[in-house]
Amino acid sequence: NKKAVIFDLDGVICSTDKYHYIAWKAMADSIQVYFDENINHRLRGVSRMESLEIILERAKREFTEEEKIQLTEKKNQIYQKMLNQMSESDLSGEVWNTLKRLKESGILLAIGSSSKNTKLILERLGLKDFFDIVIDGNDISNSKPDPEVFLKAADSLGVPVEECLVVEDANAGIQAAYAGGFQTVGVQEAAGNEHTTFPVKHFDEIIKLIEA
Ligand code: B16
Ligand code: MG
Repeated sequence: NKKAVIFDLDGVICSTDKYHYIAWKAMADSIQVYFDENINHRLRGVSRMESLEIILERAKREFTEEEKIQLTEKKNQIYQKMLNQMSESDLSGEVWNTLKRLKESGILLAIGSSSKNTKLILERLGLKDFFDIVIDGNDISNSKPDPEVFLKAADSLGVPVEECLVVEDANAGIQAAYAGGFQTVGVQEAAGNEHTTFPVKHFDEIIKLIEA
């Protein structure tokens, strides 16, 4: 009896998480700060500036606010170059079929992402006008694990929290949804989170959960 599904973007709808890693790695290398895939896990779902702070935990010196802004801008430029190479072929058949099927069943669909690049990514994937509501990093003051992004999405949809399902790949995202009182579907690392309501291996399992 769910009326709406709120999807995270990076790592759920598309695999932009690998581009985030490449871009942060290039930024970290440029200031000789150690960075690897394990540290990258901690950046999933959290904002750009908070991600930088996590990377700078290993820096040998302090960085000024101005330098930090420059570093995030540099990372974002590298990241956007990769986003601009994306096309509709980067949307997997499984994701597209699931989204279509849910929409045909009359389920309201939203995006709840920490990313300020959400609009660009949706455009590249051919999903610009697909979702009923898109709430992203530009609309919120507290990023995941704060529940703000999902609460705003539910509110804009006009659907009570209990009738929404949140789909997440990141622990920070599951924490956010849990704090907001949402039931969740967890893919990838979020499938192992203790607060995930429905851990799944395959994205299209969402259809069965909704139609059950
Ligand atoms: P941007 P999501 C999040 O998106 C990413 O998981 C996270 O790694 C990133 O730092 C954050 O967006 C901000 O992204 O630099 O594009 O504004 O998973 O909430 O869709
Ligand atoms: Mg994510």
